[in-house]
Amino acid sequence: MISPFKDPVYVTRPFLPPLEEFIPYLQQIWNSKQLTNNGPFHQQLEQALCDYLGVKHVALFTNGTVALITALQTLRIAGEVITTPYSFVATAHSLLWNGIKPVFVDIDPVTLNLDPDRIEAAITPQTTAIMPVHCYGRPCDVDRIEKIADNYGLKVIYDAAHAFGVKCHNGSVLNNGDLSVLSFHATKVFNTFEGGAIVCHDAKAKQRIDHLKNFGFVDDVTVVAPGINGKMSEFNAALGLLQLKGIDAAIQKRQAVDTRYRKALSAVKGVRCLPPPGEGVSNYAYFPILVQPDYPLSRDALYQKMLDQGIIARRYFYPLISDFPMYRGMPSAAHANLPVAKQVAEQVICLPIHPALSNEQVDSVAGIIVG
Ligand code: T4K
Repeated sequence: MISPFKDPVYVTRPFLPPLEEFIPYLQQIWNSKQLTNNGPFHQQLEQALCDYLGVKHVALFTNGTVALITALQTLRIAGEVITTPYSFVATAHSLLWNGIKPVFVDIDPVTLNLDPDRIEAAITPQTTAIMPVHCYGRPCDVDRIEKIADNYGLKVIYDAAHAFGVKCHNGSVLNNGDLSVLSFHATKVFNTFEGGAIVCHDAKAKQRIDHLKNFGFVDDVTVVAPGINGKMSEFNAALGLLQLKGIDAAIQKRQAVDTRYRKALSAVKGVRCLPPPGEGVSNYAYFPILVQPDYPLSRDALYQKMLDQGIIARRYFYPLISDFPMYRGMPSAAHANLPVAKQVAEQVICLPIHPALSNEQVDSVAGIIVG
């Protein structure tokens, strides 16, 4: 079939400020010749993000994956870490990069986040931490996870790559756990082209993170840890400052898309939308649907039908992380251990959602699903 649109409709498109507004920032960088290493824009963005997100400390990074790897180093995590198989592969990869064994635990069928009822059974004497993901920016059950972590003396590092600006019953979702990690990748609600951050709650942790992301340097002759180069450049930090000015409007536009999809799809038999965000503040990062057996087409047939009409949706998160070759031999990766995640991964399609999506495009995507 011929697409009704000249250009493909992508699952996401980056939100960008007018180019001319970025030029003065570039001019400043050219004038100062400070390109990286904790320059003025880097410092300003860290403070601006603390204010916007309502958190105590933000340490900027070159991307979310290096931030995850560094977060694990910050807390000296080793042994086994409990995590979800239903995420982007970087979550578990950050564990392998630290020589840590991921232990996969199934997800909750409603929230699609790590199921707190199943965490305790996976704890062994080697377990040192839990790494849950606020999948699609929907908050985990942070209270129950905290209780389990406290009972067993475990650390909690949230992969909050999707959760920029999200608030739950107790304020910013990023204030839960020991550390939270954000991604500012091009495909995220808030982007700096590439980028990421660790959110932490005290100055001592912030200092250790700052050392670790700068090779372990404290001053020009003192190295206190085998650090990495995880620093964000002045270019990305300057862009972030400008992006922050438009973030509320961008999230509002996402919300309008979310509302329009919900209305259009509410009566479609065999298609399940996740419940609308409850209390708190959502960022409308993704719009997943679950294509169930009573829908006339299989998930993959619907996905292909969309592709044929120029709608580039994505099956986030299929395959499960635990099905990739470096994980599938692990006992916790067995399908019998992860029945909910397995089923959801086979049913999910993330529909296009971004601030520039027109009503016509949303209606066209929904129209294909309605049939
Ligand atoms: N933890 C979680 C839970 C994550 O979801 C991620 C990243 C991370 C950790 C790691 O954070 P980073 O190290 O990335 O900061 C994308 C992203 O590459 C990845 O950042 C993201 N999660 C994941 C969920 O999605 P792909 O392979 O689907 O991206 P790609 O290039 O196919 O882009 C999707 C669509 O977006 C394209 O069809 C068109 C559009 N697009 C993409 C890019 C890169 C643009 O319009 N412009 C662009 O520049 O992984």
